Amino acid sequence: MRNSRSVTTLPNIALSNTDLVRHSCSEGGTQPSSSSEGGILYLYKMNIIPGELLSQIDYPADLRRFREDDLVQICNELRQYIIDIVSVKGGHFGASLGTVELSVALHYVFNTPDDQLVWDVGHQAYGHKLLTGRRQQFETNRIYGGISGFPKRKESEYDAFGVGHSSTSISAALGMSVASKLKGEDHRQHIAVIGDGALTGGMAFEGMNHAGTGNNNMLVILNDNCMSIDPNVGALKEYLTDITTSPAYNKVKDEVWKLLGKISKFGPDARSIVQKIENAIKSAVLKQSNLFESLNFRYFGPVDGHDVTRLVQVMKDLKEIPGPKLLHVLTVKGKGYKLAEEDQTLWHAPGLFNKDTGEIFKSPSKGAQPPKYQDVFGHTIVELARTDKRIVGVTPAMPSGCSLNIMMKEMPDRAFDVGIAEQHAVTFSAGMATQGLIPFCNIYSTFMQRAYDQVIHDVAIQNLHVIFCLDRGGMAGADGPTHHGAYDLVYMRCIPNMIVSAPMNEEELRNLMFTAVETPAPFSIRYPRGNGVMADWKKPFTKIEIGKGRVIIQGADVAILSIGHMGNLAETAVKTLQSKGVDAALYDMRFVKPIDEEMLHAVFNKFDKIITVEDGCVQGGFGSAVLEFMADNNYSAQIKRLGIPDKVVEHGTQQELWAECYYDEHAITETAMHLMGVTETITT
Ligand SMILES: Cc1ncc(C[n+]2csc(CCOP(=O)(O)OP(=O)(O)O)c2C)c(N)n1
Repeated sequence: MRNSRSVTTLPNIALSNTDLVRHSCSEGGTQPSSSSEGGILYLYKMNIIPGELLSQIDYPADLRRFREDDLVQICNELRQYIIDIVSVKGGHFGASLGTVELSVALHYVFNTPDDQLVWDVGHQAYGHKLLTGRRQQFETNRIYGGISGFPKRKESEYDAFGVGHSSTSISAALGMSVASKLKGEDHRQHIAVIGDGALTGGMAFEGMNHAGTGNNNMLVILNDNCMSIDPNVGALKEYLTDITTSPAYNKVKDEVWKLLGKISKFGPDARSIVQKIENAIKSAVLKQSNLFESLNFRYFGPVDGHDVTRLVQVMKDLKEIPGPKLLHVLTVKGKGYKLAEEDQTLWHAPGLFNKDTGEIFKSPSKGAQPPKYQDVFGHTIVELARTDKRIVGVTPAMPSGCSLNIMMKEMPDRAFDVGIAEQHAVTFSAGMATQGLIPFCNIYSTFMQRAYDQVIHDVAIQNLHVIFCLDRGGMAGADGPTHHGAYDLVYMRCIPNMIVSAPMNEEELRNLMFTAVETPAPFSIRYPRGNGVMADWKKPFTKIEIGKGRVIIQGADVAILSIGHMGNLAETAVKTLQSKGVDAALYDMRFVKPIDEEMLHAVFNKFDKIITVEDGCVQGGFGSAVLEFMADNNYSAQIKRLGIPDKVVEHGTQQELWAECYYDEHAITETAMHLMGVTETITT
């Protein structure tokens, strides 16, 4: 396996400077709560002291004052600091450990923020954040009101571009480079740091294809650790392995680097030397043309991404070379924390852990817990596929995240990880559907935004039997605005032929999946991040009538119409309302399209006070569908639509964000009371 390439592994670092005061973590283990009640924001007494050199660095200008000889120690201290903080605050882990040396070298060599640095996805940029003015705030990383887990323009001038979704860095850096040229700012450098996983995204190639046509001054750094969240997939991975391990290539490469080292001495003759180097590579080494070279990028590397001295030397050289260049850097995900190096998927974002023992904290068990929705999906697709040979599973690079890995294990020929390629995932599913297969195409709601045209053009217009399971529908939590699944109910409901549904609990998810197999049409099922509500969820399948909702609680004063998991919050609100003498009814609509018109007629005939609740944006979503029904059928009622408002919602726990956006249990209760004419604040 390519994971075992010859990149030196540092010994584990001594781990001693955090004072653990309370073992606890949020459900799911990845999202510490920031509620101030009981001091939960500070689950641990923060006593994380940066090392001697790191403590002198607030900004890259401070870093640049150090001698090159100090950089190894700075890297060690930075790595230690990331381990200390992430172990008690959570967040992405392995990726940032792998980019420590890269982060230090980049800020040491380049004149950031004037030179512009774009991190692809941005989950690997903790080192960058710590070196660019955010060390003091870093303990609030991903916590409500704190700094973002991803680079973000409004957070720092060093964050040249806001990220979260993958494969955007090359296009963004190219745009910056072209802008610099047009503005006559030829001195500026533009750097995109992209992982081998993110490079599987088609957009990265679109960017390179364009960048190769001009003499734009940009450097792409390929941070190749052989990993996506799960092991990276595809032919490109094999290609990168070939150029990494070719002995002939590596021999000539060393010669090339020796020559490169001399470039600065040659001054204006640098170009001709580079030309010679290129020719040497092309003719002597790469018998078939180098992929990046054929896109007009000058390819350099591979180099050891954990040798900071070497990185500095190489980057200094590359700074002098004009035009589009790609530096292939080999790194180890989880570098310096042994367990993270050994199980890179688990330690991508492990949640809170004891850094000394490596124990990952689980929420204290209170008997049988409801499962995560994603696991219900993972087990149910296998159950369905065992008896129906037509069923296949597709995920764009999220097998662990969406639990399709369960099927990949049991039925490797029928479950496909296609790389970070949402558009391809949808059209690939469409292709299989034309041949009578029934694909479950599982894509996070937020990432499905990438594949919208494919959903319309390749699936819906041809009315193909593709089942979309949209995980992380609704507030995503600590990942923040780039990851909230806010829009799918809206963007799916306007597509002809599309059935749009959301289960209220695990049993309904299973039954919707079962129903979708039996219904030859494009079918979308969305469910949230995290756990459901039913410990005993594995019930026999029942077919649900398409477009039929169900009454959960009968009432007479006010009707609450909910879609999906929000029905559980509404149920709690209804009980609170009952205790206050308000007789509220609750309807779990299950389908946004076709919406249950019979049920809506009954509701509008009975109630003149109606609340809709959805974990999605209110404009154009489920509540809008109810309003349209009211207008189309000449009803009139007081309707309050609760859901995500028209604003960018930052990060926090799901509960915090539901409350902020005013559609949690409390908000539902209070809204009903207000509709009933009670205006005092409600305590639920
Ligand atoms: C469009 C899109 N799809 C999926 C993801 C989820 N995701 C986040 S990081 C990641 C893996 C990225 O791999 P790589 O670029 O190699 O970085 P590494 O974590 O290995 O450093 C994935 C799939 C995403 N951020 N954006």
